[in-house]
Amino acid sequence: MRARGIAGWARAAALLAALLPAPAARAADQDADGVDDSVDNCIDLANATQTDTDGDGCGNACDADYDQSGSVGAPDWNEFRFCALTLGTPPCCPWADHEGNGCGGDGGDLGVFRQLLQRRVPGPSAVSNDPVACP
Ligand SMILES: [Ca+2]
Ligand SMILES: [Ca+2]
Ligand SMILES: [Ca+2]
Ligand SMILES: [Ca+2]
Repeated sequence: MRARGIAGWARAAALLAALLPAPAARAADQDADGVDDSVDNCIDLANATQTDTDGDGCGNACDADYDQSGSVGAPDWNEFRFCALTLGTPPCCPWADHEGNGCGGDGGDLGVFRQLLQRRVPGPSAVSNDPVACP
């Protein structure tokens, strides 16, 4: 009787497991910006808006490669400086709006630019559509 009871519980548990939906796989979102890593255009930098001014698949938050060379370097710095020095106060170059306040080339963007310069390569992005500009 007791063995039959245990078997009954085992059957009931198996039936319950079959009827309940599997727990949803928890979406990976390592930068916690609400955008799943599998579709995030800056996987490790928070950018909820996913703004990508140049349309290469790397979001502005992780893309300071303004000349689309595949790396962030002196030519990109020169473009940033041109923007910051010649386009008024506040300077507003959409492609250089890294922190997403709607104005590119400002002080906040300069801070992000320095970090992106150290990384050298734009991205990483899960949705790159240009293997050179967004490797
Ligand atoms: Ca992101
Ligand atoms: Ca981009
Ligand atoms: Ca570049
Ligand atoms: Ca900005």
